[in-house]
Amino acid sequence: MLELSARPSEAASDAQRRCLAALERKVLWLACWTIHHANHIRPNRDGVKVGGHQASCASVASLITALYFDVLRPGDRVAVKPHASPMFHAIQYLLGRQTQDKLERFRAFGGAQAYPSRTKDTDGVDFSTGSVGLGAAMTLFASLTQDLLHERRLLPDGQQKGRMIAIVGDAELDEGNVFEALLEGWKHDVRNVWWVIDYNRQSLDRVVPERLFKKIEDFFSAVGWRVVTLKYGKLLQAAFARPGGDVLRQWIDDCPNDLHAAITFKGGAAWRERLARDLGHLDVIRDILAEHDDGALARLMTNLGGHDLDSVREAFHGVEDDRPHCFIAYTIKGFGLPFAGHKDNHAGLMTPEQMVAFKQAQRIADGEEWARFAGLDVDPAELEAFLAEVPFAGRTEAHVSAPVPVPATLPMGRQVRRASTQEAFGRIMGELARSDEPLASRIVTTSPDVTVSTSLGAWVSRRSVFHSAEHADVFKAERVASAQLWAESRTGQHIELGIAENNLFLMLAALGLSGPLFGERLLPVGTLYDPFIARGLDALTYASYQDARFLLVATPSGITLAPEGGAHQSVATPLIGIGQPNLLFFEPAYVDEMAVILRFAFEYLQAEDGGSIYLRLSTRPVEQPERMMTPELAAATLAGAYWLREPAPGCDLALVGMGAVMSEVLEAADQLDDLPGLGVLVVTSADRLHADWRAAQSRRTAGETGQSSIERLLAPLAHNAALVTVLDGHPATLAWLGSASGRRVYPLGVERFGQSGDVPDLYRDQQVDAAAILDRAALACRDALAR
Ligand SMILES: Cc1ncc(C[n+]2csc(CCOP(=O)(O)OP(=O)(O)O)c2C)c(N)n1
Ligand SMILES: [Mg+2]
Repeated sequence: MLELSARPSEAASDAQRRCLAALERKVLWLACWTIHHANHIRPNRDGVKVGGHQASCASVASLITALYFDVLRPGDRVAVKPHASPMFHAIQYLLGRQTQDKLERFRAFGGAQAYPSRTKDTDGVDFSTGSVGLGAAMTLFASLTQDLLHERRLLPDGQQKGRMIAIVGDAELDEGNVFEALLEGWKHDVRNVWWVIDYNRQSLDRVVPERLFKKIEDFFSAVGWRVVTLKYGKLLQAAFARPGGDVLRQWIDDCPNDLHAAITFKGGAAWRERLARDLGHLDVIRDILAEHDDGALARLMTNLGGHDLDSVREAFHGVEDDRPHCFIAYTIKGFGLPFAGHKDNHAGLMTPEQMVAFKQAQRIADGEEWARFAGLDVDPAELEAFLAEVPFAGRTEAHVSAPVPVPATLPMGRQVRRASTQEAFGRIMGELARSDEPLASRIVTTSPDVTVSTSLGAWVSRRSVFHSAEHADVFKAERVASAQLWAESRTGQHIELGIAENNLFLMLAALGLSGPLFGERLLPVGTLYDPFIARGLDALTYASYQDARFLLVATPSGITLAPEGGAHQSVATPLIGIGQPNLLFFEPAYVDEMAVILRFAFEYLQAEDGGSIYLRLSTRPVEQPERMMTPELAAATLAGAYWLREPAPGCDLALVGMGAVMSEVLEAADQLDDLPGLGVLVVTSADRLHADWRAAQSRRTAGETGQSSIERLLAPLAHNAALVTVLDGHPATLAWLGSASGRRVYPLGVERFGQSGDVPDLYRDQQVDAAAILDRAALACRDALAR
């Protein structure tokens, strides 16, 4: 561990330092004013608190100023801790990349977002943040993505690798996903990652205990990171250097975090009283107290490393290699503001009176609140000239990566009479691995230790595992028979992760932003067991929120993987599929649907108005229909449903099935031979049907005509017909089909956790077998007669 003192950097010219110090003040002012304006000046129509985090902004002022105005190069990418969003926007405003209008509408519709957002903000957010811990981990996976592009020679020759930097709140390190990511980074020998920790020793609720961070420091070192601690600024360094001054250092080192915070809040007089009481018998302390008035004493005692621009810049510029770096910068939450150090300051806002005083201290006149250089003691022309030379200001790229062509059909490999959708997926990926399609060269697969069991083995055997160190498959070399040939190579196209679903989704997020971040498109395919989506759900949301584009293949799913038991059986994931924005959900039943959907997926991932895709698959071998995949059938499959057995016009009943239970649906249909013309509808995407239904209503609201696809599909049925719907998942997935068409629905599905058993037992137990379908069909008929 390095501990840096505050020697003024020789390289830093005085002029540079003057400008940076002025900008640091201005950034904090603008951030505080932005929040104040949103809460106290802009009219509030609904009485809901607007909020913002002035204290979280203040603690990061020196760190973020040093980064953006001095250290960052155009190719660097940054995740800014969520609560420093106003600081980020203020910096972009000073650099001419953010408008006053957006700042005035901070946290208002169309204005600067509460937390940095790639998709909603317009001033160049690299990584969205908000859910703590994820932004930090994201930088690590972005760096791996950059390495992969580099090794595959997809980046321009000679282009320097960017540094992936996170400005992290210290309490973010309580999130387990951070450590999952660090371990994975170590395995992959990750490089070019910096985490700058705003160590203000406060979380939302409280001042955090001091012992914890020692452990965290050790952890970073254990996984190969260089830890640089910035503890004291130059004023305190000078005091420690006085004869006998070491005692002051010892006193502060021993001072509990909560006591330091409390005295900081109380101010200079409290520092005087405390030091006099504890150390007043020592000459050096008596001298220090005598030389400093209360204000100066408070400045001295809060002069921590993370608030000392010189120390901070020296630490950042001192990095000479690509080893991952963790900077632990001691700071004070609310530094320079009236609630500095107060344990409840997280969401604290300056009162209007406090703001008046703050504004006066900044020498800002009324009406000059948004003026970029008002109240600074540096000539505006000099500041303009300085800003024009800031290295980060040279960032001009707005990446648009060329589309990857998708062939008209995907190769399906050997056809068999009985097959599962998972097998079909594996076979198509295996065929793609063999092909020389440009598409195949841009696919990158990844999986958290379930590559083989989700049928990606054939792909990996051909396309290799990505690793910065080449490693032959020892089992192959030793002639041990195995279907899995896993060489590790710098040009590999599969990223093998340890079992951590958070990491999977962050890896997909980073790979899926490869185009906008690095200018070269990748088509990421991630596989996992369907129930474990829930384990990484927040990271999946994080990825979707930033509109990263990836294909998520979740298999096996539902109770259909029967003997594996309830802990592996998903119930509610289809509802996630419908409910998750930017993620389109399909659950195919047959192999030929798979090929159509996969092909579509690779286009949808790349489309301007596209998104990511979630495929929920099964390992159950099912009888395949004998048919041609006509263009009409392909279109219907992609639209979300088609009639496997056309209904007779005016029919009173139809069976609707999705995914692995289609065999049961057909079995029930066969037994309903007293109902001639009974229709059997296959739903391939409840998500698409639902979205289209809502869109059709919106169109009709706007005065247009036209039905939704589900209304059109069901139109041949009698207007008072009944539908029995069934899936291996929550029945609500399809229950809404009734409302969409004004018909009664009898929804079957899984509502309880599963258990071990075979498919017939479990389907019986959860009432999704043919008998249950027949029972519901009978009920539907009785109900019809009773009406
Ligand atoms: C996953 C998640 N849980 C809870 C929150 C609510 N929250 C916002 S900030 C915060 C504490 C942050 O403390 P720290 O990271 O130290 O930030 P700082 O002190 O710099 O404000 C919490 C619990 C959140 N944003 N994300
Ligand atoms: Mg904190």
